[in-house]
Amino acid sequence: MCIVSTCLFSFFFFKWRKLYLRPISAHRMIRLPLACLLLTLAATGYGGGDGCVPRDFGQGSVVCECNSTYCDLPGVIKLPPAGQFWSFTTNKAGKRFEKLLEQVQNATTGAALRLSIDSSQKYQKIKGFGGAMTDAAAMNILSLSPGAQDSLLKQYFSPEGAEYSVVRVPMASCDFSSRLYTYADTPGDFQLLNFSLAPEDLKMKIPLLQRAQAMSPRPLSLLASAWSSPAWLKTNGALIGKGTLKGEAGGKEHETWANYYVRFLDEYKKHNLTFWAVTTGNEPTAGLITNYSFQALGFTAEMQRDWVARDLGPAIARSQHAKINILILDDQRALLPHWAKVVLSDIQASRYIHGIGVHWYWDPAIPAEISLSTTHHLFPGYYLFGTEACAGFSPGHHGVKLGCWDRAERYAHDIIEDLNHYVTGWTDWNLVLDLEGGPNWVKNFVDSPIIVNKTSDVFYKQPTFYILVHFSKFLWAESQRVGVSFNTHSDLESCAFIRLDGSTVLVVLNRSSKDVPFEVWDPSVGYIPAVSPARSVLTLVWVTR
Ligand SMILES: *[C@@H]1O[C@H](CO)[C@@H](O)[C@H](O)[C@H]1NC(C)=O
Ligand SMILES: *[C@@H]1O[C@H](CO)[C@@H](O)[C@H](O)[C@H]1NC(C)=O
Ligand SMILES: *[C@@H]1O[C@H](CO)[C@@H](O)[C@H](O)[C@H]1NC(C)=O
Ligand SMILES: *[C@@H]1O[C@H](CO)[C@@H](O)[C@H](O)[C@H]1NC(C)=O
Ligand SMILES: *[C@@H]1O[C@H](CO)[C@@H](O)[C@H](O)[C@H]1NC(C)=O
Ligand SMILES: *[C@@H]1O[C@H](CO)[C@@H](O)[C@H](O)[C@H]1NC(C)=O
Ligand SMILES: CC(=O)N[C@H]1CO[C@H](CO)[C@@H](O)[C@@H]1O
Repeated sequence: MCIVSTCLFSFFFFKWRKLYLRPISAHRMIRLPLACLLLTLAATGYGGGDGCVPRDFGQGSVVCECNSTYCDLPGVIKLPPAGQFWSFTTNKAGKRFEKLLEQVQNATTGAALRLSIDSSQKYQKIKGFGGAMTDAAAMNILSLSPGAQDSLLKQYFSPEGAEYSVVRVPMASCDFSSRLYTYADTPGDFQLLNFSLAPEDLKMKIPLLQRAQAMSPRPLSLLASAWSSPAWLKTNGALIGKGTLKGEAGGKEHETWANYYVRFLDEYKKHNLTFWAVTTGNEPTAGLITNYSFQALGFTAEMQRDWVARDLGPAIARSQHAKINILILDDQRALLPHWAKVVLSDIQASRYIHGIGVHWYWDPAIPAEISLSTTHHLFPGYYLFGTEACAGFSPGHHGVKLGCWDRAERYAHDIIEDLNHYVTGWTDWNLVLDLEGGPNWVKNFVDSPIIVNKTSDVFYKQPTFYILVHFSKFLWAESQRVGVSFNTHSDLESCAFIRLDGSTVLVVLNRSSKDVPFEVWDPSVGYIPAVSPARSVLTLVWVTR
């Protein structure tokens, strides 16, 4: 075991130097003891060369283990030279974002399967990808040593990492908190005189968001969602269970709840954190369910429409945050197009609204064509945006599965499906959870792309982490989806985008156990030879102009 870990270290240190310090000659490469390399590969079953320190927990694939001094990074990606393309592969067999530079061909490769890029077919533009800085995520990050915290934040936010551009920030507590609170728990405080951010904001989330922003190459797009209003504004007098705002739109409870949003934005702004968007509230339909087990505030579509028209819209418009985007729904996409029809058909409400937030939990229940595309075609002026998704939420399959490949495929499938149906971005749920899938005060444990083991000061990057990198690292804001067509039937799932810098990005998912050779035909560059390996996600990048 000792030999193996020494080998592992020398192997990965070597790879790290190769990727990040300077080019290494073939001569120096030979000096890496071959026996050691072979032993490492044999011991771990690891076939990649990207610097992942693999660990197999028997869930189908591996996690990459990181600590305060070592973590593999996706790296800074420079555009390929003209006539060449990058390919990046992550697969069940253990490749993690493995990178290759190859030649574009002038003539067909003869592959039976051809994907043609049609850049004259233009669709939606991307906003971004990211995850949520919940109380649980913040607690988990801060449970690590300072070095490991930095290493973890770099994974998501630095130019060498996933380059996340969106962070969802819960307004006060949700199930992924260790206690129940809002920012205005003094009963009858309609003037919000006692409004104050919580220690969770001031000591954990805000400092972490500032560190994330400082390492991010671009301004982060922060998105705020509230789970429940203060209990004293609600019909049930509690943060959990079935309850709505007391009174009606335009009344003092509704107005106070809108002013609470403005106060939240004011307070975060004092810490240099300005928001791109707010949602009208997390999962409004949860608060319509009897005995709902955690924080929720019920709205029907009609109630949400009237609250936006009479309270939230006007309060934001008169505030210093008038430019902020307002996203409705923030709930299951299966509620579309009904929810959008009710809210956006209203001339008073619709003028304050910019987009529609969707969650993934019931995605298999309703075809994307019906929920997403229909909504887009009915209301093309309002963008669709994924505000929450996570693995490990189904009854019987709750919590963390270290190295689970099926969950990685589900992420890739859902992201591609959303993107092919007008969705402009995808926000993962908790950025980081612990080994149990929490903390969560109601024990609603789920999975996350990064799991910390605080006893050993390490964190594990799940396959889902790399899946997100395949999208987030390339699909920057304003990238525009273009057409892709197949010359023959194929079950490969794919989507293509043209970025502002003139490069084309194609992502391909193969959920079968066969390698699938194919070629890409892009009339502006030529033929790109490729193989979609069994159980893999592949991202191809080339420069079009
Ligand atoms: C971190 O991980 C690397 C690679 O596995 C290992 O060589 C190193 O000893 C670890 N550092 C600590 C502080 O555990
Ligand atoms: C393709 O054609 C161009 C121009 O004719 C030539 O410069 C290039 O080398 C060719 N590339 C390959 C891979 O054959
Ligand atoms: C509310 O704030 C006022 C001062 O603004 C303070 O005197 C009072 O104690 C606070 N009440 C509670 C319950 O925190
Ligand atoms: C906010 O940013 C400005 C300029 O970047 C800086 O001078 C100021 O100290 C920051 N304030 C806080 C509270 O971080
Ligand atoms: C809700 O909870 C109450 C109190 O625990 C219980 O009496 C009631 O049966 C529950 N209702 C439903 C629909 O589960
Ligand atoms: C977490 O770390 C502890 C202490 O090193 C170790 O005993 C335990 O096996 C680790 N758990 C996992 C799931 O890796
Ligand atoms: C489901 C899926 O995407 N798997 C496919 C991988 O590629 C081959 C060839 O297109 C298909 O046969 C699989 O079904």
